[in-house]
Amino acid sequence: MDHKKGHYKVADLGLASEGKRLIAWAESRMPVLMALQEKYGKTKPLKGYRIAGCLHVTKETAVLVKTLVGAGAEVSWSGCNPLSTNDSVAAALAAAGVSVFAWHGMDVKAFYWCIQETLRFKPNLTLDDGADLIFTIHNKRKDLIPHMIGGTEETTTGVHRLRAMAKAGALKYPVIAVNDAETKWDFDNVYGTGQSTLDGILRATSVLLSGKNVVVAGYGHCGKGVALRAKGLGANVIVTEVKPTAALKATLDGMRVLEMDEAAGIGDVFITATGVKDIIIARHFKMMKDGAIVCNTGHYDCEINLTDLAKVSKSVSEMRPNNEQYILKNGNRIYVLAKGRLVNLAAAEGHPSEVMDMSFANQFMSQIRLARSDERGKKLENRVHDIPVEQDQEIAGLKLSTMGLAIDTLTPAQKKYQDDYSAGT
Ligand code: 9W4
Repeated sequence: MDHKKGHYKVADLGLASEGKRLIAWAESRMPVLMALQEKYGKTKPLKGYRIAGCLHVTKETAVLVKTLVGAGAEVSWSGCNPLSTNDSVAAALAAAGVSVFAWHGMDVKAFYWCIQETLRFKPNLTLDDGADLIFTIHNKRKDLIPHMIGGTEETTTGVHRLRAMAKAGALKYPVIAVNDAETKWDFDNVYGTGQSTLDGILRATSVLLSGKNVVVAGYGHCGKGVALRAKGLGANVIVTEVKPTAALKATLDGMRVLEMDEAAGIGDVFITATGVKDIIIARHFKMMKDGAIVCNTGHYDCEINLTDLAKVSKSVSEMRPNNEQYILKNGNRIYVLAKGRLVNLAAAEGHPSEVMDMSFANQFMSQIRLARSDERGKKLENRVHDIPVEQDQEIAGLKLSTMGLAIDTLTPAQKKYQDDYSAGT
């Protein structure tokens, strides 16, 4: 079957009007992307370029897709996780004439079928979250490689794998590491994860956090975001760490630092944000207070050892959506949220649109950079490229101005003073 415009497979096209409303809501919260849409909708720098995208089909992603299309690109899209597609959004995209292949709850076979479908129109640019498109092209569609201008990658894991691929000489087209932009990872991790994690906990429990002992395992960017927000809601925040500098930062930020063995008996709510397995295990569950709530916001779902919990429990039952009650053999009740998976995604809506605004502005600008490299006949080298420092500042500056905030500018004399090494102190 040849590719034709608007070829798609979604769950139910009837959901399109709901999807349109969701997208309109996101648009009203994504001023940077909207400003870029306005600007590049006139000049159409992506005209003649074909972009295959593989990224969570959410209301925010739809705003990115519309921005790419508005700038002249032809686009074909699939989701990058079988559980992350919003069926209404997928329907709205399909109804708007976008080639989209995504539905919620698809199996692994369908997942790869969708990716293959997006490659039918022979893209020359890719936009990835997890690098599945790039891997598929390198392994199954080598015929496309000679036409590829480049790709962009959204996540830490994707960038990590692509760097390994480049090191081995196996990366056959250039990729821009969107993840490494400061306006992406810092804001995603601290403010996005911080708020959405508490949002997930509140949706799944509706507990009062004020006055509670909230234990945050890990004080990396995500843990810090979560700890700050929990503190803001009036919780007594306890942090557990293995890294001395991180523990020291937590202490100086006003958090109480304890070992998990001690925190286990004190906490009312436990949130793991470490990226390491077995943070909460059998002996901790046994020490916990009756009614303790346990959840995870780290990337992998092995931070809370649920096999251990089942072993020390006599029964499990669902209390409310994303909230399971375990009754321990000692009679205590422990509540596990979202089965120990990422609570901010499973029980809430992930990062707020305002945060995705900057991540996706980086994606958009990086696609433009690739298209320009092609126009100028200066294709980037086949390796992983950083986001230029100026792009970060430009996006942060745009965000500030859309928030109505102005900042100072150094005068030439101040700049000279700053760079002057002869003046001494
Ligand atoms: N979503 C996701 C993944 C797994 C998952 C079983 C029912 C990541 C980033 C963005 O991974 C994402 N498992 C679920 S729901 C669910 C959702 N289950 C497990 O029980 C529920 C994902 C990026 N992003 C935002 O954060 C906000 N807008 C975005 O585009 C989206 C989704």
